[in-house]
Amino acid sequence: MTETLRVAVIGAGRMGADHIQRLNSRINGAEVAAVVDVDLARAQSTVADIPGAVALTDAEEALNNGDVNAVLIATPGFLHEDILVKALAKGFPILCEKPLTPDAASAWRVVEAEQELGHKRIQVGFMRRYDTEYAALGNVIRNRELGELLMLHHQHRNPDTPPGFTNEMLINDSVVHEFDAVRFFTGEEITSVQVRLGKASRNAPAGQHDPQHVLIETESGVLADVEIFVNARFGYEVATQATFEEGVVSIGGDRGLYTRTAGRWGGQVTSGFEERFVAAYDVEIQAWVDAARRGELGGPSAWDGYATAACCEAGVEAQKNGEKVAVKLNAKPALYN
Ligand code: ISE
Repeated sequence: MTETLRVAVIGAGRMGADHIQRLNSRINGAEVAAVVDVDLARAQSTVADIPGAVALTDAEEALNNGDVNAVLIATPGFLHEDILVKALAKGFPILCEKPLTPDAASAWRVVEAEQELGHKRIQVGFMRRYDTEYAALGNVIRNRELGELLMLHHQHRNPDTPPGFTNEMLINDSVVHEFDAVRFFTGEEITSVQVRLGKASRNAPAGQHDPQHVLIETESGVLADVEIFVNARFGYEVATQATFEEGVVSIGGDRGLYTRTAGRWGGQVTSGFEERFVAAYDVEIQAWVDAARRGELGGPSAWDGYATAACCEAGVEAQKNGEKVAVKLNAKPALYN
């Protein structure tokens, strides 16, 4: 094992603050060295209890700080490309929250920049791959324990959305996880995406049609459907049912205590993704740190970020025209094989 990772966290919003806390309290072999946010007061408040960490407003200043040797990017997606390219130039290990970038062309530029470097430095924050049930289902599929996988049925429900969450973000910010999950489960690329807009909830803010039904097809013809419902009110739920030749496997159901009292039975629904995927995020970040300290890079790659960006682009077009839209991908560079 080499030196401790001294991480610059870029973006101290909801996800950034969660990762800062995680790095500071639960992850071994890494420390927060700098926090960057356009809102200096917000950056300062997140480093208040972290000795030796500086609060800044400029990502480049953080990258040039001699005390920094790794980067975790948690800004909105449209800011990722610039920071990624600069962090790659430094040769730092990078954990970039999803999406890699908001569109396929910019994601491809990042892939090209990494290729020029000649080795992988970017891990994309698709944390579901680190969830124990996702990993277990992945093994059932790869080992063909129940024969061939035929279909996947996904439910992705959020209690509500922050202001400014556009109709496109149902695809780019939320269904991007299912694009990655389908690719992870099947080991195949996605060939087409179709989106159907049915009856809308009156709880959806202006400009959002919610829920939506997304139909995904892979190279071998596996069909995956997604109910994306981002104003579901009751809580946060992410679940998948996989249909095989010889059986059905469900993951992501309710967890925790099942209680009967006062004439009622039940448990608690998780309130948000930080809570639902806390263990997955911990494992994901620890795996990134451990690999980086060995001089390696594992997990979802820039190629996965690019391929899912291409799926999102097809998904947003499909939202508009209701057609089955083909996913266009460049040839996969050898670096990612
Ligand atoms: C959010 O950005 C996430 O990544 C969550 O995992 C997802 O459930 C949510 O829909 C997104 O907005």
